[in-house]
Amino acid sequence: MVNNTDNILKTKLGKENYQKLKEINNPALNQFIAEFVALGNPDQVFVCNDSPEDMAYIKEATIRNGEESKLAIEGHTIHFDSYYDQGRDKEHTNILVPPRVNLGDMISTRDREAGITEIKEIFKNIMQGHELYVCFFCLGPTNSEFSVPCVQLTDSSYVAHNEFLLYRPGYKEFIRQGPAARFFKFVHSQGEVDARKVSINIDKRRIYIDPEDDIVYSVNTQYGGNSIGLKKLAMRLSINRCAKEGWLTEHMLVMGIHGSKNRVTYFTGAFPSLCGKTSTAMLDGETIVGDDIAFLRKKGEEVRAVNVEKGMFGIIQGINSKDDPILWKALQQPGEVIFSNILVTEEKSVHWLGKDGEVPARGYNHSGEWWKGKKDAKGKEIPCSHPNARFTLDLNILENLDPKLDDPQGVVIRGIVYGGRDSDTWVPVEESFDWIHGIVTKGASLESETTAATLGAEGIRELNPMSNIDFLSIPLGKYIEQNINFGADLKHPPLIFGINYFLKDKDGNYLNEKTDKKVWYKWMEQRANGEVGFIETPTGRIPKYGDLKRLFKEVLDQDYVQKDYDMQFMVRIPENLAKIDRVTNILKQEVSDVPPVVFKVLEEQKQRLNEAREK
Ligand code: SPV
Ligand code: MN
Repeated sequence: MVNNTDNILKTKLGKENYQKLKEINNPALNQFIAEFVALGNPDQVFVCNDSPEDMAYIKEATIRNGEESKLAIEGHTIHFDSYYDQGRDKEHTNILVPPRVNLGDMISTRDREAGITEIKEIFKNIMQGHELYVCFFCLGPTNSEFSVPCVQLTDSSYVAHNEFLLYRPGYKEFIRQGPAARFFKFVHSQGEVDARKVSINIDKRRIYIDPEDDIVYSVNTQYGGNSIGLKKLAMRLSINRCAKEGWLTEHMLVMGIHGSKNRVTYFTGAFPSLCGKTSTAMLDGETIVGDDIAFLRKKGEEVRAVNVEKGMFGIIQGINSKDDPILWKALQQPGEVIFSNILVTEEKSVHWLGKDGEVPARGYNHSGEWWKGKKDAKGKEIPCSHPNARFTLDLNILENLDPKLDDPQGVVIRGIVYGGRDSDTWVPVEESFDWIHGIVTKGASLESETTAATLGAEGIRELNPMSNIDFLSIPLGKYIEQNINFGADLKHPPLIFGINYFLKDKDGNYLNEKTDKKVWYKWMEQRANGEVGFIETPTGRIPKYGDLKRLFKEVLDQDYVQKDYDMQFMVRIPENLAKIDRVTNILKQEVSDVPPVVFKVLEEQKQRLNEAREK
């Protein structure tokens, strides 16, 4: 086997690339690469050792291959995915499970052997005519207890380029960890592409995650959430690893909230896609550690977190100069930014839904040539950009980057926030009574209306515990239990808050301005530091009017009136009771192994609400 591995690598890689690989002492790595080089049969293999020259080679390839093209602003490029490949493909994303393993109805699985057989059939010779890129990355900071080395094989230079921006380089980490490295493996092919360089065999789009072998397969797709293996695909592998080792991988931002006397208090926050996670991480006056995925570990009495990534694959819809000044600037100035699925004009400038200024009359977008009023095959009007169109950038180009991004120790977390798209139930901000109450009634009970980030209908209310339901690789009941256990033995666990940016009145008008969230975060920071009190309600602890009045003045220079407070913070008893019933029913009927304490805590909340109703 070793000989065969070595023969394949020597012949297919050529001397220089073979030598780069040999710097890493890890036979399992060689075997993995050899297997997929033999199977995919690329014309050439390029091993990236993270040197500036190697990275430049791949970045130039994105232009040479036609996967990206240059825009008017220096460093900016545009990439298009197929019109039918614009979001995460939940239907064809499956966890591979051996016989007798049951992950429950909430997680889509496929028989492991059958899945591997099918995917290997699809992969056979799929890279013929293409170059394969072998890249090394590290999830979490390097040289840290959090570090997870990863190897990515892809025939898409665009995928590699995205990963350069999103992840820390990992070649040296592989050398450092040597044969002991417990690394994750990713193999991706965009498959056959057309003249526009978009994947054409969408019906054979498959994303299979094999936790047994720490490997992810992704094929016939280019959309980042399906193809950038390290993102949500790696997340499933690490959730599986966490379950065995007692730490957490969460769909969470990490940010520093700036309090009085230069105090910085770090929070994490979980929100489903398109529910304000990035804009929260980018709140002006605060600092960003990460906007999407966090690892959390306990260190003594503290909870510490790192950003798994170092870049942003953000939704561009709605970004404008007023609401997002820092991102706006980063997207207007020279620097490395990959845009995807937005409108490009003849002058190579760009436009997207919700950008400042007029929508150009014509241009080129994810549908090809585009003009105002253009309709797709189903007669649906095509907007200038897709609602899930994205940009990728390295956080290092942002003015509000927190200095602790790469701290191998992570940051100490004092608060955890859960929020979804909820028009009628939760108040804008509320602290839970304690850790378990928070995990159960805020995290595990998180519901959200579906958005364009996944393929399928929008606006349907779904239970999305910890906003992580799409990414679980262990049964939901176990995952909830793991979250409960994580903080249960700490004397002072982080405070847990529920937050709601989407509350509406009876006529469907939003009850809050986008900027109000600045105040909620300052309030939570002061709660975490014992500087403000609260009012106890049946569902948790809400701010006192006087504290918010003061904060609205300090933070936004606005007069916050009692009437608005009453409207926003009244406890919606029937809605909360209905929610508890919905959540309880799903957890009872569709999920096994839910810890009994979950039902106990929900029942107690119900009783408190019923008592309040009687009063
Ligand atoms: C999200 O949709 O939550 C993202 C992008 O962060 S994706 O990679 O598709 O998950
Ligand atoms: Mn996300």
